[in-house]
This record gives sequence, structure tokens and C-alpha cells, in this order.
Amino acid sequence: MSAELITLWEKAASIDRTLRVHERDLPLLKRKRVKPTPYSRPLMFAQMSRGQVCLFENLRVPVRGGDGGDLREVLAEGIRSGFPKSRTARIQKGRSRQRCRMRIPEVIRRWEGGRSILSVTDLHFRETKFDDLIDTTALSDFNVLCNDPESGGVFRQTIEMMTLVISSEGNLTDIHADDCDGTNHCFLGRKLWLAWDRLEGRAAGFQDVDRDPVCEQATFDLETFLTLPSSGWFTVGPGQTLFLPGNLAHKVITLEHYLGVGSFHVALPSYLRSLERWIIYDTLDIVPKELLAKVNRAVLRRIGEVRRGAKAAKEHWGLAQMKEAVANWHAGNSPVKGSLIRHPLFAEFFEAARRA
Ligand SMILES: O=C(O)CCC(=O)C(=O)O
Ligand SMILES: [Fe+2]
Repeated sequence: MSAELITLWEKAASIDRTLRVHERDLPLLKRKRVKPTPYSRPLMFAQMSRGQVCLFENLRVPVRGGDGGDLREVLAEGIRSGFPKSRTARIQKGRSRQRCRMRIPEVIRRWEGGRSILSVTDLHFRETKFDDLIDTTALSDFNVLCNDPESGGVFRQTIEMMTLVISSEGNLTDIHADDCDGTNHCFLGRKLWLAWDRLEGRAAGFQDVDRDPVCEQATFDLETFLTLPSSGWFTVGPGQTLFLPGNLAHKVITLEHYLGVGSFHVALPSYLRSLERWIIYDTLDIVPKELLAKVNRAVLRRIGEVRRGAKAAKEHWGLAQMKEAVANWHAGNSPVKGSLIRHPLFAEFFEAARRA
């Protein structure tokens, strides 16, 4: 294994002892790495439709004053002054991952100080002054939740949740699954992600902090992780963007002081997978149930509009990849096919997609 990988995994193991690598694990560990590729929209949609992780470089997320300026200082100042004074952020702090709330300038002061371990993953910034600093178009112009005129922004607060991600070296975000497809863009720092299909992991005995009674840390072991067909690992660093399918459980280790943004999306090419998951399995995110009907209606409106639109609109929204995903599902023999097709929301989507 290269010196870079040894250093990386030694650091990871010093933060989370379940990540200690044994000699015998090395060949599999190397094979399971997901490498970044240059951004391409058709590739992004193809990967989404197959339910595969995508890690891109060169997807531009411009920060005003960031080009040529000191990006760290521009972002830190933007965060300090970009939220109402009374606003607090929910943080996870220390090795014990204690939860509390903290004023935003204090979060930044501690993050910059570099001595305490802390992490923020749900500081929503839509419609704040901070929102003007970052052009998030590239992270959301395929997201049905952001562009539906009839839902009046309700999805932005309930599902999209565009958030700042701030964390210090040494932070561990323990095992969970978000159940909605996610996007993470890194401005500064580096994180190590381990991801696997939630149900596959559960069958292998892995816990999930949102679903299981976890004591100190969710049950996990690296050797089992490497044997899961769905497992993969990667680092996300400056300028890189991760697209993570919602079926994947993950744990995330901050290797270097990190600043980025993250959000959830519903995209046409991966919608079939999401809908199948939300209908057949449980969902913690798409609650209450009426929300699913609203999301489905927004998807149907979008399909209708794109179907009547120009070729460019079809490419923009990934209509061909959605159709292909639906055709493949129809031709395949998923064990839940029968119950899914009888579900009214799925049936509506399926029909609309086939006609598109
Ligand atoms: O960045 C982290 O530490 C956790 C992020 C995460 O779980 C997510 O974006 O879904
Ligand atoms: Fe997550």
C-alpha cells in the first residue's frame, strides 16, 4: 500500500479504532476505493440511476470573493456575519460526541482555534445572508425539490435542507443513513467516508445510530465492511463533490479541518430507487406520509414539463437516464416488483415515466 494510504488509515484509526487495518485487508481495501473523476452531467445521471456513488472533481461551486482571495477567511467571515445574531447551530462536540447548541460566531471561533473537536451538519442557510455568498446552482439545478413552483419552497425546509458542514480534525460522524440522496461539496479540508447498503450492513450486524440502541459507538468492523458487495470508501477534499445514494449507510471521519456544504435531492434518474425504498422499507426522512404524495406530484409535474420541453431540458433533467432506469426495473425481477406496482404513487410515477 502506498505511503499516502498508510498515513490516511493510520490517522483514521487514531480517530476511530474500528478502522485499524490489518495486513491481510490491504488488497481488498485498495480495490474498494472510489476514485474521483472529472465532472460530467451524463455520468452523474447514469451513476444516480444505477444507485452508485459519484465523486467528482471540477464541479464549480463559486464563492463570491473566493477566487484569488483567502477562501478560508472569506468563508469564515461569511459564516460569522451571514446569520441572524440569535441563531444557534446544533453541534456535536468532543470524542464523546455530545450534542448541544452554540452561537454561530462561537462555532467558527472554535473551528479556527483548532483545539476542540466539533462538527455541524445541519445549519441550514437558504434565505440567509450567507446564501448570497455561494452559488449553489450546480448542486441543485437537477433537484426537483428546489425548482417546483407549486410547492412554495416547502421542500427546501423539510427535505432539501442545504446546510453548512463545518468540522474539525478528529470528528467522527457515526453510522446512519439519510434515506434521501445527498450531495456534499468540499471547500476546505478532507473527510474519509465509508459507505455501504444499509440493509446489507444491518444483516451483517452493523448498527445505525438513528435506528438502533447504540451505546458508545455503532457496531462496525472493517473486515466485514470489506466483504460487503456494496461497500466502498473514499476521501472528499477541496473542490470535490460527492453524490451519495440514499440507501447507503455511512460513517465519516474528518481527517483535516473541513468546510463545505451539503443537501438532499430528488432527481429524476434516481427517483425510482428512492420511491421503492420509501414505499417498501422504512423512511426516517420522508415523514409525514403526505409528504411523499407531495414529492411524487412534484416529480410528475417535472416529468410532464420536461417531456414537452426542448432537448436541452431533457438533458438537463436526465430524462433518458430516468427512462432507462424504469425500463431496466420493468425488465428485471425485483422481489418487490408486484407490491410496488400496486402502490398508487408508484403506479402514477411508472406510467408517467413510460410515457415520457
Ligand atoms: O460530514 C459528516 O461528518 C457527516 C455528513 C453526513 O452524514 C451527510 O452529509 O450525510
Ligand atoms: Fe449522512
